[in-house]
Amino acid sequence: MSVDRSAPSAPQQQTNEPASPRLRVALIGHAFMGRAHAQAWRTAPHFFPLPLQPELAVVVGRNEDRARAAAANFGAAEWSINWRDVIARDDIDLVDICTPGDQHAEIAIAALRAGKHVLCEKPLARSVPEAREMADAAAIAANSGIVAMCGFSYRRTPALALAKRFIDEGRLGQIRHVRAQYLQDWLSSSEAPLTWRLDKDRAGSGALGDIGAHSIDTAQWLTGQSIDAVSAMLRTFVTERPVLAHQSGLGGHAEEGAERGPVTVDDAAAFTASFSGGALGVFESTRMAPGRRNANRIEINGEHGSVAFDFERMNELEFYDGADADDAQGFRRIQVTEPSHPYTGAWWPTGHGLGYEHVFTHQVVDLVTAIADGVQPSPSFTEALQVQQVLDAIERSAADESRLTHTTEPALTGTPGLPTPSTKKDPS
Ligand code: SOE
Repeated sequence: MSVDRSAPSAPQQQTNEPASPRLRVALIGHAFMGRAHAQAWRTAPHFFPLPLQPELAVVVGRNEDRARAAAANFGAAEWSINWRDVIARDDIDLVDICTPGDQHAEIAIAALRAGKHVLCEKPLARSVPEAREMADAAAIAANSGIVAMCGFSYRRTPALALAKRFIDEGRLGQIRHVRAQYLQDWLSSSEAPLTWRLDKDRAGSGALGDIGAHSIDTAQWLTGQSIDAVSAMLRTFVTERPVLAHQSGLGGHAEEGAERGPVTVDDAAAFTASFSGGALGVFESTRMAPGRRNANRIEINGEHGSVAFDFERMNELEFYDGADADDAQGFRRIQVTEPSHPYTGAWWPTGHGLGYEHVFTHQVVDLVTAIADGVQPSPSFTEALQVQQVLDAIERSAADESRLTHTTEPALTGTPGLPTPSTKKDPS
């Protein structure tokens, strides 16, 4: 079979005129995640044929000068320092929450009550009660056709979506092992300053919620199994850090000789997990692994085969297929840039890889498509609440000398009031 690998396969927009109804977006928060989301809202309609035309209408921040500058940078017509005013507007359809975790619940619940669709960064909340309130508000809003999604963006990495396809097709057979590590190094130095991600009141937890939550979501989504019980250890290696003078990127700068303040979250988490379908999981999350910049890795072993992925090589998926001839067995490295692979056909000729920002663009594509189709996108707030329950069980286990600890409630999928994502098409 010959495949045209020379050109993108998705139809391209021919004009700048909106071809379909608009979806006006208010972006709340404009730092690292806000920039990633803004880029995605701008780019998605230029590469994917969308049923609604997203328009980044307003950027909201806490400081006038910075909000104005961000709006100008992102190409948004307006800026504001008052999210409540923005949510009250009739001409805003969707609220995209990219603030630190301590504002997620208040903004999301207000937006849902005002009849706006919501995209909220991960982890959904700082605690299970907060996440439950958000999921309840989403369930009520769903009765009026409003959707809410949590930004576990790595699901939209083409190589991971391909791994999901292989697992769903049964090519690995019964899943037995999940081995997930998320390793970063930006907190390795004990002189790295105190940012909001190190403050329990603002972030909820440390490496656990910031990056471990991604691993939990990815593992459950890939396997289709939920985590029932965990045994965990948490560790804070650097208990005091210099007070932040100026934030930039994930970290920032402290003045020479700055006073030190307490780190109130974990630096690292390690846990084993038992999955509902019988799989055994081993997880590790840290922001203190020198040299590992963003090594979001997962390996899954089934009865007949395995997949392995590392975000530092995000365009590749390793696949071992036990059905291969004896003399050809071994892991193969699939370059996930073919037109037949999830999402990639809309981008570049084969072999011309994608980057971090593309997963956010795919997130927008899936969200906008779900809104137009009237289905609840995944991960819903209910699914994100279940991830929060796993995070909570990990913290309880660690506080109790790693005792095997059950997640509090059975896993739920979907949100009442709307069809579930099982009706959603494969994102190829
Ligand atoms: C920081 O560790 C961080 O930015 C996370 O918050 C993101 O979710 C992840 O994508 C990259 O790392």
